[in-house]
Amino acid sequence: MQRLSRRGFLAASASSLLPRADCAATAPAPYGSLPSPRQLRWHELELYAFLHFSINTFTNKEWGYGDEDPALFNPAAFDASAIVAALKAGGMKGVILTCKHHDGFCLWPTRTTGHSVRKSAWRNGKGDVVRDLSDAARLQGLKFGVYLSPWDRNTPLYGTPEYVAMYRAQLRELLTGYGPIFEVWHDGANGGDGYYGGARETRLIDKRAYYGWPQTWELVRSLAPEAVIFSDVGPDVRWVGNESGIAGETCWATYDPVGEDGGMAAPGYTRAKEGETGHRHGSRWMPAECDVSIRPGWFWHPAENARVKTPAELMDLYYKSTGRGASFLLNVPPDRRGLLHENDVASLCRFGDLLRATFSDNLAAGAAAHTTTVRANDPSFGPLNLIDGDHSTYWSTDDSVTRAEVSLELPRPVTFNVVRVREQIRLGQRVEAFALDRWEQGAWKNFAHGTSIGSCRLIRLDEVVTTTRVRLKITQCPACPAISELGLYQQPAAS
Ligand code: FUL
Ligand code: CA
Repeated sequence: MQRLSRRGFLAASASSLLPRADCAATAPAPYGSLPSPRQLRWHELELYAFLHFSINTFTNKEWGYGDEDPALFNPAAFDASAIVAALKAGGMKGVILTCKHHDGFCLWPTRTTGHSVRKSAWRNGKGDVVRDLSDAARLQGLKFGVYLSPWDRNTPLYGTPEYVAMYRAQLRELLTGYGPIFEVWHDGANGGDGYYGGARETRLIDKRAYYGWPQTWELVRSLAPEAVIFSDVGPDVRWVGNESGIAGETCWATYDPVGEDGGMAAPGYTRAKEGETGHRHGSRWMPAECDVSIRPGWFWHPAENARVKTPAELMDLYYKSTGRGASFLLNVPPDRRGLLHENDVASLCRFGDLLRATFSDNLAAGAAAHTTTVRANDPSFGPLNLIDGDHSTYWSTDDSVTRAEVSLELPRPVTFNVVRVREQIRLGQRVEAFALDRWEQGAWKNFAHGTSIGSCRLIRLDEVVTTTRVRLKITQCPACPAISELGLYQQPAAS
């Protein structure tokens, strides 16, 4: 067994993905489909918020028909800073606003339709929810994203080519007028009955052809190159396939969406269940996003004030979304005042406290690391990279070594109930199976195993474990592993 000291590692800590001039070892070749730079940035977020806020907030509906009087929108105490502050306390790194939901009411003073805040009673028609929220988010260090419903039940144009032009014009306004946008969210729910300017009829569209998605995505790329595009079919981030906030226990970041009939897929036309696991050898990097509401509905309803998810339930969802390599998109709907309800805020804050209490301290820090193998015996690929808090450094082996183990020898007995493992995803998703052992009464004892790792794998234990050594075994991997973190954490009890 080889032992590498911390000092030795620090002396050679300039590990990089590129070959170093003074060092013989080159980085492993990437495996399979790879993330783009914008996807890599998105992976760092892991947890962000959804705000469903619209005319529905005032009519007590989930889906407005499109004939609602815009004057009804009047959140007299709307306070974007207070909303964003509560989200930040909940650990959110960004926020995505429903700028227009299916009812067609626009939360910004768009030039594309009269059906907007301009005609509302709020601030005498001079307000702009998108402006206030995007400003507040930026000021408080959260990223801002836009949801723009492709389905519009208000406009008489829906179903014609003119509507597609209108949708793109709305995107243009949102992507050019409100600063950097981190994510553009295209809903898969589209087509059906609606007001449509008074026609009050059913309008079905061909989900694969009507919207001209490739051209729309090109527009988004040209206006907001930094933004990831979300939909049932990506292209950057995929829907996980359910609205319960849960990714598959095995969840691959790679995916090739398939249409309901087995042919071409489109937003609203996929075999949704496949989004939960992705495809092991998918030809595209298209990680999952898990959307779920803190309440039963997406919009605020007075009858649901007592049905807000508890901090313990939110933690559970975090382990089942972020902890499976996906992102956690938590909806917290503002109420009629234009604020988050007290119950939601209380739950969010406690959730944020739990996250901070759990993950601010890697209990493995300061450990010694032992391994059977290090790539070219080069410390810049050594096992101390697992506990340096840096996602870019990683432990790796020679190309021919695809089963390997590493153990951490802790300076003192450590008590934990959460393990976090991360792969260096710039090199693709490599590991297919792993196991975790602890040292107990002079022998290794297995306490967990799993399949996919990817950007983040959290293993939550039913009981706390106290030990002086932990071992990670990579048991199945088609290429040499590249593991960037092995962390031990203790989550306090949640209620
Ligand atoms: C669905 C919509 O129909 C819901 O109203 C909500 O916006 C959810 C996030 O997506 O498809
Ligand atoms: Ca590292």
